[in-house]
Amino acid sequence: MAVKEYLSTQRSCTTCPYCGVGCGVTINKEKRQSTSVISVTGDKQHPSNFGRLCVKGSALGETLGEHGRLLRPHLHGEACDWDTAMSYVADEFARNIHEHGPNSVAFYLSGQLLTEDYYVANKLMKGFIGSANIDTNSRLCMSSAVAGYKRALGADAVPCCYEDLEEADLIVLIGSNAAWTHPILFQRMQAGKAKIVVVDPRASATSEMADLHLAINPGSDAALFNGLLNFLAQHNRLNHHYIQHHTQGFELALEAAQHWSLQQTALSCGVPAEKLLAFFRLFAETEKTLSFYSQGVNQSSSGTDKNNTIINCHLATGRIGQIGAGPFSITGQPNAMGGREVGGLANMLAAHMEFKESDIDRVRRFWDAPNMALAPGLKAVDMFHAVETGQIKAIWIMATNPAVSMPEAERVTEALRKCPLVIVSDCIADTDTARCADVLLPATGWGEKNGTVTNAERRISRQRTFIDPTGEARHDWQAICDLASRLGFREQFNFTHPADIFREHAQLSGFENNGSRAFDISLFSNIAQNEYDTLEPVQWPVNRENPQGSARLFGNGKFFTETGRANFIAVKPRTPQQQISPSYPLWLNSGRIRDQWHTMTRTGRARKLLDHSEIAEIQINPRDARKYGIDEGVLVELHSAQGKMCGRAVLNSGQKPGELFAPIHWSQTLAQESKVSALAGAEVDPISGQPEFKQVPVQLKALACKSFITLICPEPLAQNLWRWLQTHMEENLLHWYRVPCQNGYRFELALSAPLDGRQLGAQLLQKNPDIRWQQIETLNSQRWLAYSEQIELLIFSSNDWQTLPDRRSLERYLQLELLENPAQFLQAIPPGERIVCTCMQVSRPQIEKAINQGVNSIDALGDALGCGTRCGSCKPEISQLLRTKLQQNAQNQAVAAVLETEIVRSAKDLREKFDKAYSA
Ligand SMILES: Nc1nc2c(c(=O)[nH]1)N[C@H]1C(S)=C(S)[C@@H](COP(=O)(O)OP(=O)(O)OC[C@H]3O[C@@H](n4cnc5c(=O)[nH]c(N)nc54)[C@H](O)[C@@H]3O)O[C@H]1N2
Ligand SMILES: Nc1nc2c(c(=O)[nH]1)N[C@H]1C(S)=C(S)[C@@H](COP(=O)(O)OP(=O)(O)OC[C@H]3O[C@@H](n4cnc5c(=O)[nH]c(N)nc54)[C@H](O)[C@@H]3O)O[C@H]1N2
Ligand code: SF4
Ligand SMILES: [Mo]
Repeated sequence: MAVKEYLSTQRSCTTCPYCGVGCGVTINKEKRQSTSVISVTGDKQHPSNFGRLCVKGSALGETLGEHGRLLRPHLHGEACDWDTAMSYVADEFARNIHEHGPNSVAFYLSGQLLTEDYYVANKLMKGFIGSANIDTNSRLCMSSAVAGYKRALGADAVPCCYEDLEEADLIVLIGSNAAWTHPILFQRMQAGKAKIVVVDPRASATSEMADLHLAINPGSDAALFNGLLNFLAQHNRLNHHYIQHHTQGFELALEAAQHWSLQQTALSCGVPAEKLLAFFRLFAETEKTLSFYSQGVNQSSSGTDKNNTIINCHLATGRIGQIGAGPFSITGQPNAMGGREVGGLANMLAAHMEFKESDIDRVRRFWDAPNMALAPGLKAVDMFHAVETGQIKAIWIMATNPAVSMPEAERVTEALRKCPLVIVSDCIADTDTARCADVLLPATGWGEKNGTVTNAERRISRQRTFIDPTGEARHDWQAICDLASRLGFREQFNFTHPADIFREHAQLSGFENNGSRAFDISLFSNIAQNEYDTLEPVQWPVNRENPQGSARLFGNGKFFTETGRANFIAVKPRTPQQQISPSYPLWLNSGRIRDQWHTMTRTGRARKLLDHSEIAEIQINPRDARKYGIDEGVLVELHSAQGKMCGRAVLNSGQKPGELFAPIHWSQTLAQESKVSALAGAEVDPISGQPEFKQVPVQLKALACKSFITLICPEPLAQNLWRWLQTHMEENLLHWYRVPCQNGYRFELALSAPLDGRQLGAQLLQKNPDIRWQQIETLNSQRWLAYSEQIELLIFSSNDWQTLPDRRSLERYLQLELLENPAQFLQAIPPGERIVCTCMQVSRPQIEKAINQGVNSIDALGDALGCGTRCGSCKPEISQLLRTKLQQNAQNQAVAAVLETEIVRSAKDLREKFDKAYSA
């Protein structure tokens, strides 16, 4: 890895490329022997994280390096140079536009691009190609939040900031598992003084640490917040002055909410009326209330309405734009907000402008654009349907993996396979989407890129270069400008540095703005390159009136609607579009796990991030498990009307009966049929176009596995194994997954009939004549070692996967020298242990043992074992273990009764309650 000179001695500051928290990261370069090693730490000065990083951010250093990277452009599977690839792309784009019109081509982009990449792509498509067929994975993520804000506030502008998390007295997390998905913000909430209420159908790491958890029925959020609005009105808790002077449409919204009595709401949400009342009272009484909401609200066919029912309650109480109060939609991706600023979605123009005549004209004049798009383009789901029908003939996919993440993922994959021209820009060589590409373009990755991102609180931060590009990788904005230039628009895309693009973006934000558009960073209209390079994190708007940026918006009660008043929206709650039925009797919910990022192309490279969970785990209530004959740990299969997915059953009483949860992270490159989005349907919100990922009706059954095989092999042999897997898919192979480890891979196979592991090994190694074998039989399993000068293959086979040894520790053997007696490799292997604390490598049995020995708080466990002392992401799980163990250990019924009725805030609090109950 070539490290830039300026880093040779010191540190550099950049931004984490994962979630929307946007943590500042300090890069440290150390010389170890002759090589330089990069380590990352939290940037103490960055106002998002003040030095903290979560487990994913902490492991960023391990995701760097050449391994697995896409190093060169490819055309129809053959490596080629950039010129060859780009002239093919340009010719085909030009031909299609000429023969079939501009709407025959499309860009599908991502909230993980930098603002500068995004800006030029949007400019090229909407101003020069003349189509608005440019959409992004933010459609799957933020589009209902955007639509909700625009309807209510007249602008896509987040009113709140992170400081509010510390200032609030009540935080309501709705459809957010922030403890895992925005970990540093969750830590900031916990450091604050607010009571925490979680609204989520299932128990999560977040609800574990909450004061109150409302486990509502799937998709019933709009009923809940209509009920709240009605309660506020009935109990005289409205801010009449605010409603009268700063809003409109209140009467209709209230009329729609009046049907939602406490009893009716409790019934619809499936929550006891007392619990609901407790929440309503808290909300009514607490002035500094912050609502913090995410995908449990957005990913719904009525997501925009749900957003508005939440915003309604804030408008009705005047709690918006105030310190510690407001409706805070939290962005998921590092630059989802930047994408919104440049108009990266098909239904908006650049710099918060719309497809209305005056805006189109303004942007046309500013860009000097010859072919302005005059109408919105296709939103993601429609875009891929147009690829399927052949209406779109060329699509450029950049920094997203739609073959995994789109609803009806298999249908999307098929559509891409059939599409005449699919261009994929990625930094990783093998992804599900890259497998469908005609042209593959290597993109620079984190550490190589240079530009800006905007986090969830509107804060613009710099991502800075600290290593040279890998292979022939180029910046995404360069690839787009190259296409623009080849299409004849060299002059308007003649950017030589991201600062040039940022400057133009800033100019457009201020162009004929005069306070009419929320997004305004006109203070940077003439920013010099060195000022750009040293730009400090700042929250927009940043203009002459707000030169230091703006923490909060709308504090003055003025909004960006035509009248300047905020809109109440009358909402009639709708249930999910697909409903459970005798064929598909269970609700499938999906989302994120703690240690992985999306389709794992990057986090999957840091081995330790797979310790927490290495296979897609399906969370099932024990009652459902009994009903469907499923034991803990068995492989199961889910079917929906759209598709199929496999995973391992985890029995979890925090999951309500009738509801399952599956992670979104696994793809075909890592595991067979483990893509949860293959199950999701194409039902979308009518306003935002966001798909209904969170409520999918499915059926569940166990896979009839008769035999299990683990194979651990160095990299070259893994290729043979791949080939074997491809040809045996159809036979008795029920499921496989692989774990990338140091120097090789571990494969886990499940089969419908016993398979002789030794025979499989011999087949794989047949080209290697010098192989010697060692074998051990135990009661339930066979173990083989194939070796020559080194270990070539380790095989473990059993008819009961629980008896397989700890495979994680076995991976280390690939790095060891051969022993005098190689059979020793096969003996005395401890059983598998789940790692709870990834940073400090502390396992669940270790923690349980310590609890049994009397260690009784998260802090004390940290002192004893180190768990939870680094990034802190595992604390909710430690708390849960503590609670379960302490509950198990409790003899006293009275104590159990206290636990039933009282809210437990933390393990310490729990202990205190225990002590009180015991002494009573
Ligand atoms: N570790 C990790 N963190 C991430 C990411 C990642 O991949 N990994 N991705 C980032 C991205 S892009 C995003 S968008 C965010 C997403 O962040 P979150 O929205 O917090 O994450 P999810 O796990 O998708 O879903 C949140 C919760 O919604 C709940 N939910 C499901 N249905 C309903 C419902 O009907 N009502 C309510 N109230 N809740 C419901 C789920 O049970 C789940 O616990 O995370 C970001 N952070
Ligand atoms: N069932 C279900 N499906 C979901 C969700 C859900 O909750 N449930 N959530 C949805 C949401 S909120 C989201 S955000 C999506 C996320 O889904 P995707 O966006 O499809 O997932 P990623 O793995 O983040 O894909 C990013 C790709 O870009 C590559 N990449 C990274 N950096 C760069 C770069 O700088 N340039 C280029 N050119 N490539 C780069 C990565 O290697 C990776 O292949 O999934 C959605 N799908
Ligand atoms: S919370 Fe974690 S993933 Fe999100 S930006 Fe911070 S370090 Fe990165
Ligand atoms: Mo997202």
